[in-house]
Amino acid sequence: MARLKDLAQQEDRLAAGHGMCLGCGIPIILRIVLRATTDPLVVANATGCLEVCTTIFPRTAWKVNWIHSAFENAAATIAGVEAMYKALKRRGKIPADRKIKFLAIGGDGGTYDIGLQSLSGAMERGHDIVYLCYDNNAYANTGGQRSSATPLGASATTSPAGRAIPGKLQWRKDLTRIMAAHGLPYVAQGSIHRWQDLFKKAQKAFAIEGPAFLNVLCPCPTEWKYPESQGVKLARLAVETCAWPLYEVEQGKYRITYKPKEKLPVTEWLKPQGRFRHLFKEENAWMLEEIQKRIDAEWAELLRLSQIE
Ligand SMILES: Cc1ncc(C[n+]2csc(CCOP(=O)(O)OP(=O)(O)O)c2C)c(N)n1
Repeated sequence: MARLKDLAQQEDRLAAGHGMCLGCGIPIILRIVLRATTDPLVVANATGCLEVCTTIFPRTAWKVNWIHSAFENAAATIAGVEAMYKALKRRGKIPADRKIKFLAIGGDGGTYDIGLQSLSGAMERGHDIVYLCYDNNAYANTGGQRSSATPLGASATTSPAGRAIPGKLQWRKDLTRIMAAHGLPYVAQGSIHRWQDLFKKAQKAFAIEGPAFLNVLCPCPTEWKYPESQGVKLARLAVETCAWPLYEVEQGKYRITYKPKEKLPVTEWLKPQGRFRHLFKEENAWMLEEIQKRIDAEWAELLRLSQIE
């Protein structure tokens, strides 16, 4: 088991001094995931908060080879680099025993929506890459527009809660299951508050030969509208309410990696977030019911897939 003391000795591959918001989940995710391999690393980063905040000209917070990719094709970019690495190895230009790892990173807008085609293609072609999605449930960098990862009922700038609508009207896309349906060697869902679980998943993703996909819930104080100190607690509540279950799919086999002792009502996760405030008005009670029902059904389905009664 990884020990925090040992990991703390490892050099940060993303330096301090980036410009991310106070309380943002992204640097926490990266501190955990980037420690999961000590091999040389090439990163392709889709446009979004992470890219914007870590590479403000003329500085960079990255201590690894890093490529800024367009919003829609980080997966294709890293797939191309990995293909070149293999070709150079075949020609003997890179020594056969030299290992390099390839990682693409995108937000939910760049992953669930705009980069989905390139992601699906790169994964289907079987490149030896890891794709990491930090899912903050919104297009955060450009002002908090809704994405297909935004939960039902959340107020976003393009689904504002008011007289016309009670927030976003659609259920979130389940991208982790979509990636699992690609039949990848490794797919997992993680959270910042269970760092050992996330670290282990990232280790597996880097170690496995072939494509791996990691989806990590990323609290965002700016768009979720909560006090900055509450991010890790909100990540925990998302998992304890089963709004964001922790599981992995290894060679097609589902496994829940954390089962709440007592599944909490989803309102525990929703209530502290300003983007769901309107749901607690009497006229929107039906929406809370609908959210709870659907979460219960999805959790039951996950238990079935993992063969847990
Ligand atoms: C094709 C294209 N459309 C729109 C944009 C503008 N744009 C840049 S970043 C961004 C939002 C990114 O959202 P997400 O991927 O969720 O990452 P986050 O900002 O939340 O980190 C948008 C819309 C762009 N750069 N390229």
